[in-house]
Amino acid sequence: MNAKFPAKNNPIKLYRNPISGHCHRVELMMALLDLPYETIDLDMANGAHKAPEYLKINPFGLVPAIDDNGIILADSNAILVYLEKKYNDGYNWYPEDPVEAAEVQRWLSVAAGEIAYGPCAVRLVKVFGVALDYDDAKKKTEAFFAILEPLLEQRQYLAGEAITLADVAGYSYISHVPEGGVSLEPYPAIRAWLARVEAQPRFVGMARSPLPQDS
Ligand SMILES: N[C@@H](CCC(=O)N[C@@H](CS)C(=O)NCC(=O)O)C(=O)O
Repeated sequence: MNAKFPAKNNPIKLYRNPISGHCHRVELMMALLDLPYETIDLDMANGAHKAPEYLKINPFGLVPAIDDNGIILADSNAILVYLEKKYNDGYNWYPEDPVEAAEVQRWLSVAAGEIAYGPCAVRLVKVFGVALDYDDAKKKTEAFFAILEPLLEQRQYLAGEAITLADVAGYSYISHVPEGGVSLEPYPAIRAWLARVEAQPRFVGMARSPLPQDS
């Protein structure tokens, strides 16, 4: 095991909601890197993420955040970069090559953009009852999948032929999009990519939420 890894009795703390895709992408990265971690589920229905103790951890009042033995970080994609830089297991999750690194970064931006406004947003409406424009989010999801499907017919992973941080950032909300009322049935290349991510050693999934009745 990598000598820099936190000791098993000093695991990285992940502050999360167990059915948040933003939180799941962090957990997935820690699992893939075989890091010791513990999850701390915030009672978000009762505002635990806006309580003064948590705002000291993330002043934005959002999950996820981590506490890695005193190093406190928030924002899922920032945490992915930190974990990879600090605990790289010898595999190139975030390549050094400028073009390859830019391609991965592009997908981290897509995770915070197209994925947040599409697959994440439909699920926010259907699973969490958030008052967003569902039809708009569904249109954005389908427009995004219309780009993603042919791309994944051409390559194995989002940023090329090898798994990277791009796939870790993209996986959670896309795999759970049926919970937002969007079927993955018409997208065989996307489903094959999800299966490739799920086949990784130490892959860990996110708890499934019920499918909406009207989808
Ligand atoms: N840019 C942030 C977004 C995180 C985010 O939106 N978290 C949601 C849960 S999925 C949250 O904490 N929502 C609570 C709120 O909006 O008050 C990240 O990538 O970590």
